[in-house]
Amino acid sequence: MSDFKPLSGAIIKGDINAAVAETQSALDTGNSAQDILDKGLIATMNEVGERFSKGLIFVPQMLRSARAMQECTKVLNPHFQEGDVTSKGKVLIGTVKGDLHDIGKNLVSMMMEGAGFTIIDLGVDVPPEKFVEKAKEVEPDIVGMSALLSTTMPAMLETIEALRKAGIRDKIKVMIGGAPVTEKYAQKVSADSYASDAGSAVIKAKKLLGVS
Ligand code: B1M
Repeated sequence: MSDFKPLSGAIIKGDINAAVAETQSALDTGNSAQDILDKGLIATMNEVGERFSKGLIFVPQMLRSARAMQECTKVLNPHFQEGDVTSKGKVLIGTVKGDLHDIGKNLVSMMMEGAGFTIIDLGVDVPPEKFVEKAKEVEPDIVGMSALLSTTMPAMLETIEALRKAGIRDKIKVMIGGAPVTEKYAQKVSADSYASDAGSAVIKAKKLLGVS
């Protein structure tokens, strides 16, 4: 088993080519995609966040690391596919208003798609009215929201309220997640579900819809 140091170093440097090559090499040497994701990619992004908090790196470096990580997840993506399955349900997902972080949301989307859900991704900085408009159009089973900033978490409540005002809140399940989000916060804003990571988002989505 690798220690993922070369992969981690490449992501920290923001060297996309080296990071992608290290991801492929980690797969080739027998590491599971899940281990590479958890112990390689996500652990490194946590370290990037800590370096940012300590003032050792700044937004441009953080962005370069994020780009490198996104490319690595594309290499892992095929390894999370569960094969040909009929859709388990439709998930409308986005990062809430004011928030540009999308790596976590993209991972959740990727794992859910791999597990057989149909994903409609609204991208980042999605205002409540956009969630409502698209939800009316595509009639999803689940609306998923991601927030990475404590300052953008209130947009989750705003969106849930907008869904309620539009008369569609009771027809859909709402799942929320993101680093500052907690189970307690999910209960406070009356979301139907909270997931701490992409793997549990899949398990909880299946539970919400009663599918296996
Ligand atoms: Co920003 N940023 N950032 N950032 N960034 C954080 C979040 C921060 C914690 C860094 C720090 O200070 N230590 C901090 C937030 C502090 C806070 O509010 N509590 C922060 C800050 C302050 C900022 C800016 C304000 C910096 C500035 O400009 N001065 C700025 C804000 C921009 C904005 O959004 N308006 C900013 C900008 C950026 C970049 C653009 C440079 C870049 C994002 C690039 C991108 O996403 N395309 C960036 C990055 C990369 C980070 C860190 C380092 C990494 C985030 C990440 O991708 N993690 C982050 C530090 C950290 O989180 N440790 C930080 C990896 C990802 C796989 O994890 O997103 O948590 P995560 O997703 C997980 C779970 O949370 C969960 O599953 C995922 C997979 O397991 N999950 C869900 C996520 N969504 C879910 C939805 C679900 C269910 C589960 O259901 C629907």
